Parts: sequence; structure tokens; C-alpha cells
Amino acid sequence: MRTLVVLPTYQEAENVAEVLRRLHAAVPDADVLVVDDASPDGTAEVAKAVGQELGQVDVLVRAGKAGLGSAYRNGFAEGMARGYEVLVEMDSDLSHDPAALPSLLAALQDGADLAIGSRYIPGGSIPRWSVGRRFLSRWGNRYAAWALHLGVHDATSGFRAYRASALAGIDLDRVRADGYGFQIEMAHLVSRDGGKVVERPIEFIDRERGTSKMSSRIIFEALALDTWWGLRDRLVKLRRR
Ligand SMILES: Nc1nc2c(ncn2[C@@H]2O[C@H](COP(=O)(O)OP(=O)(O)OP(=O)(O)O)[C@@H](O)[C@H]2O)c(=O)[nH]1
Ligand SMILES: [Mg+2]
Repeated sequence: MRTLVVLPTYQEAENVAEVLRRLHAAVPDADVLVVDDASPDGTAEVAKAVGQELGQVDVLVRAGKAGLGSAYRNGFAEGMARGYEVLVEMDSDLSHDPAALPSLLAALQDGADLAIGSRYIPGGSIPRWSVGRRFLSRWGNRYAAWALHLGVHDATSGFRAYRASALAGIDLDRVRADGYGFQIEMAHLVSRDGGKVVERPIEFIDRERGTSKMSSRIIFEALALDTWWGLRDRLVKLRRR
């Protein structure tokens, strides 16, 4: 299946070269689209230079920092227009090991529409997270699964592969959420449309270099949106009765 890995970057000059090299080694047939938001640290230049050397790497530079969800919406639209059959989401801070990507792609070959790299199924792990962060992520996920009737243990994971045909039914311009909320919203939309969502275990490595762009705003956005979508779904069902 023709595969495009969409790699959003903001201030990842220290990580992007290694991510691209490891991706190339793990999935030599896949193409890569780096979506960089004009990172002041020169991430795009590093990506272009390594891309020249490896091949199959395009770099889309946007005007300024517009958020993770927006970068994926852009990258997916571009990939669909170019006719890719599979679109992959992955962080570019080495938290997601490219070596795990073949197992996600194999799940799509086996018929899944969305394969999520999961920390919360047997075999999955987050070795270096603090108790506080673990708690927030685990319970945030439990809440999202409950509010949205999602049969998924790790709906906030940003390491995943989509079948393009499953994305085609989703109006990406109407997907509004940005961080964790974006991941939850996309899983919700694929499964609501009858898509088959599966999870495969991953080990999530905490970033070693560069700085986090995660904020409390992103966490509250996700919790508020889960609640709103859950209530909306229930209202729609009630009205249909
Ligand atoms: N293009 C683009 N990429 C972004 C933006 N915000 C974050 N990213 C990228 O999205 C990925 C995830 O962001 P992180 O800052 O690592 O967020 P996180 O993984 O939840 O937090 P950490 O635990 O600190 O790594 C990274 O590859 C970032 O470079 C943005 O506004 N635009
Ligand atoms: Mg990260």
C-alpha cells in the first residue's frame, strides 16, 4: 500500500534527522512529508538536507506555529490529493519508535481502517513517565472511552496509521481540536463511520532532547471536547428515537 508518513515538527532540529534515518531504515518504501511551522531553530533546513540524502522526503513549511491538529489536517489533505492509500501520524521527537511502524501497517493489511500504537494494552508501556503524568493520561483515556463509547484503550496516542478511504469520509476542515483532542476526535470519527479501529502495543519513549509543546490548555481542550461530543452523540440518539 502506498504510504505517506506525516511528521509534524516544531523546534525539532535536534531530533528530526534521527527520526528520518530510522524511518527510512524501518519502512524504506514509505514516503515522508515533514510539516514544519517555520521553526526558528532551523528544523526545516535540517529535514531538507537529510531528505536530499535519503530521498522520498518532502518538507512543507507553513507560515507559523498553528498546532499539531492543523499540521496533520494539512498533511493528510496533501497526502490524499497525491493518492496515498495509507497516512501515518508520528511525533518527531523520538517518542515513537519508527521500528514499530511495520506492525501498524500490517494491521491495516489485515483489514483495519485505523491502527493505533497503544501504551495501554498488554505489551505497551511508558517506562519513563512520572506517576502524575501516567495518572492524567490513563484516566483521561478512560474518560474519553467512556464518554464516547470508544472501544479503545489509548485514544490520545499520536502514533497511528489510517487507511485513506477511512479519512476520505471525514470533513477535515470541520475537525477543530488540536493536541490530544485531535487524536480522540479522529478515532471517534473513524469508528462512528463504521471503520475498524485496532490497537497494537508500543513502548512510548519520553523525549530526551528539545522542549515539549504540550500545555494545560491542550489537556483541558481534550477533556471539554470529550464531554461535548459525548453529550452531542447522546442527544442525537435521543432525537432519533
Ligand atoms: N507543525 C507543528 N508541529 C507541532 C506543533 N506542536 C507540536 N508539534 C510537533 O508534534 C509532536 C508532538 O509534540 P510534543 O511537544 O512532543 O508533545 P508531547 O509529545 O505531548 O509532549 P512531550 O512529552 O514533551 O514530548 C512533536 O513532533 C512536535 O514537534 C505545531 O504547532 N506545529
Ligand atoms: Mg513528545
